[in-house]
Amino acid sequence: MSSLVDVVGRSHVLTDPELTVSYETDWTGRFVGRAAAVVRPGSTAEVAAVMGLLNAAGRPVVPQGGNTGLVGGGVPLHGEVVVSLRRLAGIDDVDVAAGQVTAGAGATLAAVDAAAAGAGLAFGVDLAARDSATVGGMVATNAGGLRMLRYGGMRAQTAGVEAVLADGRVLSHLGGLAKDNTGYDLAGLLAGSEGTLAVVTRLRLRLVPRLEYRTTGLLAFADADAALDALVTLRRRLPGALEAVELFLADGVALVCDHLGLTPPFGRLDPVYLLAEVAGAHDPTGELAEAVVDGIGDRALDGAVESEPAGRARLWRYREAHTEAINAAGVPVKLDVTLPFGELARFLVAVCGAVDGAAPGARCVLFGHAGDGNVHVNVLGAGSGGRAAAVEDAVLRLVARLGGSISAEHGIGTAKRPWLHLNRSPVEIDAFRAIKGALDPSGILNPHVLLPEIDSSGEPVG
Ligand code: 2HG
Ligand code: ZN
Repeated sequence: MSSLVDVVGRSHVLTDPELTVSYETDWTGRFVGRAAAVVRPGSTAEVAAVMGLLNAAGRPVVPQGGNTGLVGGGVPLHGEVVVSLRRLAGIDDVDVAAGQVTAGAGATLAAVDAAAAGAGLAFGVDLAARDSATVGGMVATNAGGLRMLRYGGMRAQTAGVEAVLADGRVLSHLGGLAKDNTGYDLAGLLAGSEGTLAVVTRLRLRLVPRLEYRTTGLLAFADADAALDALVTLRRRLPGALEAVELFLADGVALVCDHLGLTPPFGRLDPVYLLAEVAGAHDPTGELAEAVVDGIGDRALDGAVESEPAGRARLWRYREAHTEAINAAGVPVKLDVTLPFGELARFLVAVCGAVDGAAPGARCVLFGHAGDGNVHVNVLGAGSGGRAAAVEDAVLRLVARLGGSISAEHGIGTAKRPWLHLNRSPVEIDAFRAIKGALDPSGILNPHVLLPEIDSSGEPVG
């Protein structure tokens, strides 16, 4: 480690377990490892030097941002060296003419959005972990979040990237030109690569207009069919204004209310809730109210509309506090899946039966970004080992049978590697391995993530 100290300074090579522990456990507490060391470079040049040394020594590396990932992709489960990018948090002046900003990988989502706000702009992706999640990690996992419906995910926001290859060479394409057909889209390739191809160090990010008016509506329904019908109506009637349509159920609201000491919306627990947000340069409240009253009417059991920040935050709290309320109740098995819209209602009804079949008595909490067909399946009381794996297997096979994706926005990480084949053909996985081999020939970058494990003869394990 002495040469790493020469590069980043003694205080940025951590080996004391008391100092490394927060880098070794994921946010849920489900994935816990032990790092050979945690290295915290402070510049791209330092990342390059660190990678050069680790590559020469053949030391496996886990790149890490804000450590808010949920699939075990950013923690050292096999004694890897963690390279933390958090010190690369600088943000350049916003380029107002281009509507873009260049930011270090370690800048938090909240910091990038605040910088954009200073120029009257906004960042298009938003998610509950905004104060800790870093834009580098968000690109590496191609995070989606709450406004995916309107602006797309992180890949869509990424106009350019700077990254350090496994051997320490720096790849940089940060110009952010609107039109640039000069070969492979490396920024697009690194988005969603989960630290397996290169270490992202800086990003050229697209910004969107900061919309002055924002209104949130919460609707309650008797069942998933009625709620999903309403979702179609909202999408059809509010094409220019709709930013988010989130779904959650009575069980999740009960957990949130217990955890935060809140009263449920409308004073009781209803089976299904939709939370919709609209935003515009003009007040969209009337448009939302009209879509609800004329388009949805008494298919909803109840509804509330809020335009003031405090009222909107009160409604969002029921949705955004799901993750922390679930964590407070135990260590969950987390699955994050997308269904074709036509299968969403069927999935919402069938999935908890599948969970119960695999782990009788486990508690199934469903919520997510209904506007994207994305459901977060959280299972409490599934334990670990075989029982947890049986739950994962049952849910992911159900998803695949219905034509969905086993990872909507959290990535494959270590958690879902054994099931990648449900969505990706042998030819696709071979192409993935060829790309990995070209960019990281010694295989040191996050070697236990994304690609299915293979044995010494090259056959998939399991
Ligand atoms: C969200 O949508 C995040 O809040 C976390 O993607 C989902 O906790 C989860 O399962
Ligand atoms: Zn989500």
